[in-house]
Formats: sequence, C-alpha cells, structure tokens
Amino acid sequence: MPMAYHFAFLVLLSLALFPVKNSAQNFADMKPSPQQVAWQDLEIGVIFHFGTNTFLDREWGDGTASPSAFNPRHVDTEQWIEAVKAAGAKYVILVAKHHDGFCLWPSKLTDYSVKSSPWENGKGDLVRDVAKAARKNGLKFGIYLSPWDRHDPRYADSAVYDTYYLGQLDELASNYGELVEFWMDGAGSAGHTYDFDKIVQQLRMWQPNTMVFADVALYKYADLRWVGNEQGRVNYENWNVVDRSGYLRWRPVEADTPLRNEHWFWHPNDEKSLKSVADLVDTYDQTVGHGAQLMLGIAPDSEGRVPDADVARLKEFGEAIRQRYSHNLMKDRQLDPTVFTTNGALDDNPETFWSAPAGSHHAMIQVSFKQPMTFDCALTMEWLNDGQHVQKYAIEVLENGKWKRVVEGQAIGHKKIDHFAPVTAQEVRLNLLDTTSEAHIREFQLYNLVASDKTGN
Ligand code: FUL
Repeated sequence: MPMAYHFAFLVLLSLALFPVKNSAQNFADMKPSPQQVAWQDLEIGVIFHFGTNTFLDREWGDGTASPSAFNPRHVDTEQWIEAVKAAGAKYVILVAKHHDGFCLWPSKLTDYSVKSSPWENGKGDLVRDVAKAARKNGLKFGIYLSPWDRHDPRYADSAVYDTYYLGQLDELASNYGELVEFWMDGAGSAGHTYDFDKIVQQLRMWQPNTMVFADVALYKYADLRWVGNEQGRVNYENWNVVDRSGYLRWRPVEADTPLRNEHWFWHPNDEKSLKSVADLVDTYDQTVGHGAQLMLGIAPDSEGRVPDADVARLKEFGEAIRQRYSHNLMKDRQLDPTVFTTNGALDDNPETFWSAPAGSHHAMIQVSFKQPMTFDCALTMEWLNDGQHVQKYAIEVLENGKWKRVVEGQAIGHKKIDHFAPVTAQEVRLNLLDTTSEAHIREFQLYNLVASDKTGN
C-alpha cells in the first residue's frame, strides 16, 4: 500500500474507532419542527375548566365530591366555541381530568366520571362534544390530563397509577381525533413520581404531531414551555431556543392566564374578577407581542354555558385586537421597483417573507411613504422555519436628514410589538443590526394606534 493510502486508511480507521465528539450545540443552529411552526402561528388558544368544582365553588377539588354534583342543565359546547372564536382563539384545550380526578369522558377505567353523574343520564361525553364543536368551527382541539389525582386510590402506588394514567391517555389519545396539544401539568403531585418516558412514548404512538406541554419538572419532554406565571406576562427578550436539561431545543412559550382573575373554574358572584378589555389587550401585547402564545382560561358556569358577561368580554377583546392591528400603514408606502424584493416583508401578508442576502449578519429594510405618516407602534415577525436569527434590531426614522432611533430591541421571534411615542416621518427603516445568519422577515408593519383608538377605526 503506498504511503499516502496507508495514512488515509489509518485516519479512517481511527475515525471509525474514535468518532469525533459532536461539536457543542449552537443556539442559532436549532430549528423548530414543522408542528412547532404551525402551532406558533395559532397565537391564541383557550383552556376550558369545567367539572365538579364548578358546582362547589372550588378551584382545587380534593377528590371527595360526589359525581352527582355534576349536574349542568344546559351544556352548550357550540356556545363555548363561538364565544372563544370571537376572541380570536385558534385552538382549545379541554381539562378532561383536573387534580380532583373527575373525568369529563366516560372512562372505562373508573366510575369517577360523567357516566356516574345525572348529566345526560350518565350518557354524556364532554370530550367528544367539545372536540366536535371546536373542529366544526375550524378550531384545533387538545387535552389536559392531570397527572395529580386526588381521588383515585391507585395514586398511592406510583407503578399502579402509571398503568391507570397510561390507560386513560390511550382512551383520550386514540378516540378523539388529532390533538393539537397535550397538557401534562406538574401542579400538586408532591413526592410522586411518574414514568414520563413511557407516558410520552405512548402518547407519541397515537399522536405523533401533538405538542407536548410540560411545565418545569417535565421539561425534558416538552415541545413548548410554560411561561412560569399565570399573569399573562412573558419577559422580554424571549428566545425560542432554551437550554434546560443540558441540551438546546426549540421550545416556544405558552402563557396561560384566566379570563377571570386567578380563577380557572367558575364561581358564583364573581363577575368583578372579569378582566377588562384594556387588561386583555395589554396581556396580548405582553404575550403574543413578545413572540409567545396566549392561552386564556375560560370557565363555563353551573348551567353549562360561558356566562354572558364573559362572552361579551371575549368579543370586545377580539374586536379590539382586530381594530388595533388592521390598519397597517405600509399599505401607503411608495412601491419602489428597485427594492421590490423587500415586498415579502411589507405586503401585510405573513405567508410571504423577505430574506436578507445569504450569509449576511446585518441588513436593512427601508420604506418611503407617499407623504409624512404618524405612527406609534411597530409589529415585526420573523420567519422561523430556519431558526431565530435576529439578535439586535432598531426601528429608525429620517428626521432633518438624520436617522433617529425610535425602537431598539434584541429578539424578534414569531411576533414583536413595539410601542413608542408618536413620530411623523416619510422615511423609516427596520435596521437589523446583528443577525446570527441571514434574517428572514415575514412582516414589518406600522400603526397609528392613538388615532385608531380615538376614531374606533
Ligand atoms: C395549574 C393548575 O393547578 C390550575 O388549577 C389550572 O388547571 C392551571 C391551568 O394549571 O397548574
């Protein structure tokens, strides 16, 4: 064997015997799955809490309530869905079993369910009804199945309880169609261990595309992450790639917060805790506007309907958001044929996007208006399929021949909403100051919110 071949052979042999360790993971190389991209586009979801707690003025049932307490007279799941659709929700999660262990579907594995209740003479199935109403109205459906179970005696023995939980998961994951999200909530459960490896494996068998929600304790399995509070606040900057258990992964944030302050279940005479439209709009800006998902908690009442006041508030909230973000001033920009390629970011259509030159770390989108425009808000969106790349940006206006910064930020992510004091200018630019590789921008929009709030347009 000639010397050169000999050497190459030795190199190959040593590579085979001692493979080079993977180089350290880089945050900028992490990309979302197609399911995560699709889920992030949903932006607003809701979670329904309804069960024996609804009838007993409780938040966390202790598992002793009789199933006969569950006796709604007019369950109207179509009304639930219409109410949340008006708020702009694109998916719904039903709490199929909360910590009290009471099941909203007729599980074959326990009698502690709707089948032992007077509702529909024990023949009802809320999971079926909500799934059907949601899909009929074009909303996606998902399930919350509490691991903590304060009713079932099997809970005392982790291994035996795991089999029970897995059986319930099988029922839910195989009988109700595609689930957009599956919530495993770590609340309660003190000192209890679950075989989450097996649970997630089994869930994936039935539902390969579901987004697994898991809070802090179950981080390893999560396709999305809990925000860490129930106030509807997502701290900025919000990066989609985070390291929690020794490796990096794309885990977008979901921020759950109830429509009625601190109450997930319905309580009598509780209207004062209904959040105001201003609160909800602010919550939207602090969650969706920080690149996260907003999940609003909705509590049907003891009749089985979303209360009228909540229905009205959801509608007002949806209208307020649509009104605020429907008059994108970019429609009045001058169409400059020499920079037509940026149109993907300026055309008011998130389905299209503009890419900065391949390999670039800095780029700019400049816009000229036909006449000076006044604006006080910017909405930007990154196309995330290739990863999150913008790590520093500014929005600048031309004033007396000089560029003046009105916004400085780091992450853009799925969506970033920036508010600032009104400025009037004819030239504006999105200055991408630092990007890990070429930026992809779905939208750069500008709004005059003070004016639209005043006119109601
Ligand atoms: C929490 C639970 O303990 C609350 O009762 C509620 O279900 C909320 C959505 O998740 O962890």
